[in-house]
Amino acid sequence: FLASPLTAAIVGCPFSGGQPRVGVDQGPIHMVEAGLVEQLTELGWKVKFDGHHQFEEVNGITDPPIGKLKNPRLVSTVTEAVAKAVGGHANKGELPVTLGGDHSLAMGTISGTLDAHPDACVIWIDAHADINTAESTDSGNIHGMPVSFLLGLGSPIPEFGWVKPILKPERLVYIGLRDVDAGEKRILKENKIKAFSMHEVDKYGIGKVVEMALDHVNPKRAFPIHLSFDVDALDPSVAPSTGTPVRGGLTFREGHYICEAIWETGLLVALDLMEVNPSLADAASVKQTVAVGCSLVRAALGETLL
Ligand code: 6HN
Ligand code: MN
Ligand code: MN
Ligand code: MN
Repeated sequence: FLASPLTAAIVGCPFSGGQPRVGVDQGPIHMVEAGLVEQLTELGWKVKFDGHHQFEEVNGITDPPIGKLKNPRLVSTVTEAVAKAVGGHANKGELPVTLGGDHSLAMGTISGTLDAHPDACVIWIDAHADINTAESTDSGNIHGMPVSFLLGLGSPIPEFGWVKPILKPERLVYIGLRDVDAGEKRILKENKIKAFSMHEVDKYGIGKVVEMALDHVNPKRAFPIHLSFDVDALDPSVAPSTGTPVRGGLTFREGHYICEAIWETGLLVALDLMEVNPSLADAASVKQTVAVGCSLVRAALGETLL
């Protein structure tokens, strides 16, 4: 699915409007400053990066809540721009690497991927399911909702009219869940969406879990893969600088194993690395989280130890 020479397009998204904590917009800036572009070049990729998105589209927007949804027009406008950027790269056979920023951005990244690769499946690595609807959300934070928009669940919101419900429930699988809201559990059941929580990771081991996840979502290993990685899937001891940490997460190796195993399929067409927030926790924790973010991206783009 990728053109040669292998080209990664870094889509830096300094955006925090899908959740209330400032600082997550600095995540992509820190990852690029830590040398991600050079690191991927070193791995043999041609890397395109022409600066972080400025999202001028949102200038002047007034954005009162719609129902419980916070910053709806802001999120919709930004994610639409991201969809165009990611779709543009994907349609050229480049591999978009979107750096967040909060996870509402995935509404855009996955829309862009599916525009170029309509039969792509989504592997969502997260402590959370991010599948609340406008009705089920308690927080009103849209980073807890992108998946429901992509699936077309919940009542349509005119302000999000650009989002096509093009993701099918059987093309989606989760790994790492451990903080799923009651309403989300109902939605997962009703739509028969496969999820491997930390319980399954403990029970079967990460190798088996990734294999089962791929068997579910990509049984013939024929569909392109979009990997959306929320850094809070990792244990807070591994990735402390993130807005909604939940204890009992993936180890450093489990997180990297997932990325390596997806790369090994040869089917990866898009990657998100989300929710790195360099304003949370002390300087050493920030440095560690940013470094882990970069190293997950390298693992997903084929870095091998030997
Ligand atoms: N994330 N389920 C909670 C909510 O507010 O809907 C948490 C969402 C977290 C989202 O980490 O990307
Ligand atoms: Mn999360
Ligand atoms: Mn919760
Ligand atoms: Mn998330």
